[in-house]
Amino acid sequence: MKSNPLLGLLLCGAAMLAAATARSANASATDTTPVPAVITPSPLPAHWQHGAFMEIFVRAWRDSNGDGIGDLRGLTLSLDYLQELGIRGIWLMPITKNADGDHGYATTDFRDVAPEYGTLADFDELIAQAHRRGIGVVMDYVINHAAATHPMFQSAIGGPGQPFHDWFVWSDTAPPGWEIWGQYPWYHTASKPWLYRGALKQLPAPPPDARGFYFGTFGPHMPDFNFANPAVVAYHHDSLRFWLNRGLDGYRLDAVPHLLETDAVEWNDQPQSRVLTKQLQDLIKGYPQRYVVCEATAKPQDYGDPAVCGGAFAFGQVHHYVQAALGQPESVQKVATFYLQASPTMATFVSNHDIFAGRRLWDQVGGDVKRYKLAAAGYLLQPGTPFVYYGEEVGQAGVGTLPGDLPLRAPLSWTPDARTGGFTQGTPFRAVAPNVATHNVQMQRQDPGSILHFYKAMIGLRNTLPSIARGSYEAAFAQGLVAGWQRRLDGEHTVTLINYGKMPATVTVHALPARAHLHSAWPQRAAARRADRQGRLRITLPPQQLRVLVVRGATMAR
Ligand SMILES: [Ca+2]
Ligand SMILES: [Ca+2]
Repeated sequence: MKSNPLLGLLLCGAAMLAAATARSANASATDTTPVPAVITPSPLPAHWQHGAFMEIFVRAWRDSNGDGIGDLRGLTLSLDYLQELGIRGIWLMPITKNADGDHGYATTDFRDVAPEYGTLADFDELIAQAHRRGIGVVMDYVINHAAATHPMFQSAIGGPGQPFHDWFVWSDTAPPGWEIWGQYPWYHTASKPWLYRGALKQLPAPPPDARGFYFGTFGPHMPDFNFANPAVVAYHHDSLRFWLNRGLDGYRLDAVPHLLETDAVEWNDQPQSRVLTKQLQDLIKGYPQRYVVCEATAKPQDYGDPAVCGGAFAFGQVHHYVQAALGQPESVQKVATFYLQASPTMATFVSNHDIFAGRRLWDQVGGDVKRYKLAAAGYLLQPGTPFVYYGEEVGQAGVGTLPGDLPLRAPLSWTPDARTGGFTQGTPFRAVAPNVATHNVQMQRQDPGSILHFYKAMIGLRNTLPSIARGSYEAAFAQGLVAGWQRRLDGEHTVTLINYGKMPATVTVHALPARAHLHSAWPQRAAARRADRQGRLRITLPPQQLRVLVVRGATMAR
């Protein structure tokens, strides 16, 4: 075949461009340049972090360019929707470059945006536009491990003396006695796990005389960093500052109890991991108005403590919000009493992106809208920071035909379109929710009785009554299937009562100011009430209804 000189030139140019792009990608992924803090004032209102957050899987939120994959520009274009809902914060699931091409927890570059999500410029624009609407943005930082394809690990497997070798955890021989969640966590590099995406259980066995095992808490595709190496700690501190300097409002820190392991027995939640976590919190909060929440599944309340992470998801407690709505009296009790002892820095939710935390709320309550609303009210009206999982606000169902976590991670249902759900002009990367025809943003916006309007109302109470967002938590009680509590802040005093039962229930609220007037904040048109001279209010609640009352102060005794 005769060569075409012009084509040759074009190919040569393309190859040079590709090489330059690859170089810059590699340079970024292995760039360990220190990042000094650049501290500027936060544009967010005080206490923004006690407003409701939306957990957003960018891949599934909104596609702006028709490639079927959600992206940062799609999110920026829909910030008005979040503002209208009253959302004060966004948690972005990982947006950094990654090896998995889906959830993003296998990082290949800690300082760049996944190309399918956009660019650093798109990130900057998202932050600017969110701030303009009083919305803060925090993002996942996956600190414990890298992807096995991360250039740092690919260098490290070259052996001792290679760049980044001592950034990971190695053993000459296979250490005995280890088991993490039913798996042996040491892997031999000869098994090349990066070649076995999706079939990790079929890794070849290492040769009998193999030497050179690495450690991976979450599997062979995600090797743990060596946090005993100060260079590793410094690198992550610099990477955290990289995003904070751009205006990021904080982090959701992934799997922090797994930072450092002691031995085959003492591998989970070691004291050194807590020390490292506190350092991360201090670094982040060295910037004004920043927020940190940790994923610590075993002992979340310990990590919620200001002496450790200063915020943590309330795993273990959170399913009681749903079980109460399903009519379980023990869970009604747990809803009422949790915040009598838990730190008001805990983060609550009713479902997230992980199936171990539960199915989508729609599926947990079997599509019962009354129960759905009660589950939502429980956590949206309590202390801490509530996290709505994207799509939850419209009653989006899980895609039951998909395996593992995937049923939870479908495109957001924007419209009733059966093929795209209005999420993309192209072909969505994953099937849309099975109830897209009825439970989508467009239709729920038009229906005043919808789940969306209910979420907006509950979040609105949190935004307009400061005691609900961050007041004291007192006089809590559970009686049968009714839970009640009172909140106070700066002279504001509110009472929340939820009847989870299918029968009317009459309860007596105690500890109110004598003869206090109580007007109804929810339902808005319900009659005002008055406490007796002992500060008691006897009140009958309709089935599966809640009331939020605001104390208007005691009248003078006669
Ligand atoms: Ca896209
Ligand atoms: Ca670790």
